[in-house]
Amino acid sequence: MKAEDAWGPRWVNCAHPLSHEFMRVACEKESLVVLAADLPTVDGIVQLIEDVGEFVCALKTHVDMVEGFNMEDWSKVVDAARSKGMLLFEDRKFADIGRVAQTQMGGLYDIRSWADLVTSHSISGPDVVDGVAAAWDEVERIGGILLLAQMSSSGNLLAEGYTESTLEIGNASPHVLGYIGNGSSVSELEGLRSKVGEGRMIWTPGVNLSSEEGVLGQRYGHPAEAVLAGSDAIIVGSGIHKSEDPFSSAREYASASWGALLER
Ligand code: S5P
Repeated sequence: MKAEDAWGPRWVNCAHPLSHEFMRVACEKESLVVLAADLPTVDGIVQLIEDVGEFVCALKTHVDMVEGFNMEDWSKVVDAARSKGMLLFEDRKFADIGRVAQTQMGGLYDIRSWADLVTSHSISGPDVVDGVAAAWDEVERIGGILLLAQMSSSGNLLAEGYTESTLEIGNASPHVLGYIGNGSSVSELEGLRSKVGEGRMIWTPGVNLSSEEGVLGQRYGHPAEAVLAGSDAIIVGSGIHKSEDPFSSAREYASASWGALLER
């Protein structure tokens, strides 16, 4: 299916080139799945990519979760993800002043050299976005930022006014590809979508096909409902990597999310 037909106004109105890259991959794989590969070893992540990569559009990592990290090993993850046609998305949740975020994009993990996308909080103000973007400039790479406008964890402090201020920061920057929204709440997501409009993406964690309460305050909603409420990508961790059959689970998340996009 042609991307503009599947995505409609989102394809036309999103300006960031990586949003189009994501939408194109989604159409190729018929899936809106972003895999949260929350595993502690490179071998485990590479195996997971091999197992479910055909259903996954972007690989979301927490690079500081990996035991005994070194860049040489990490390149196996990067190569595996690229060979399966995935975007690389480091969920770093930057939250410091601009200058520090810029340096944190380098350092041990050298996120700027391999990540296409990163998350950032907006708590420190707009300069964090410029700091992250400056780091990609240094290595002459294009990257996109997803700002946390909502969270899925219960009791989080991202109240409505905070969400609105976050959108002001994001809408003012060409580097902000979109927002993290709360996939566990249809009403919160619908509210977020109406404020965001068509020009930015909303990606949602807090989705699971089984509605059991997640551990440690994580909340879950149904992936199809999240997409119908305005989510453009479902971020799935446990639902896939904790499954007894990750391949079949990933396929189910892909078809639930893709079906909902076409319905939308
Ligand atoms: O509000 C949020 C934002 C994020 S990025 N809630 C989240 O759960 N996340 C991330 O999504 C979290 O860091 C984890 O990697 C993933 C959800 O994992 P799951 O196992 O609950 O599906």
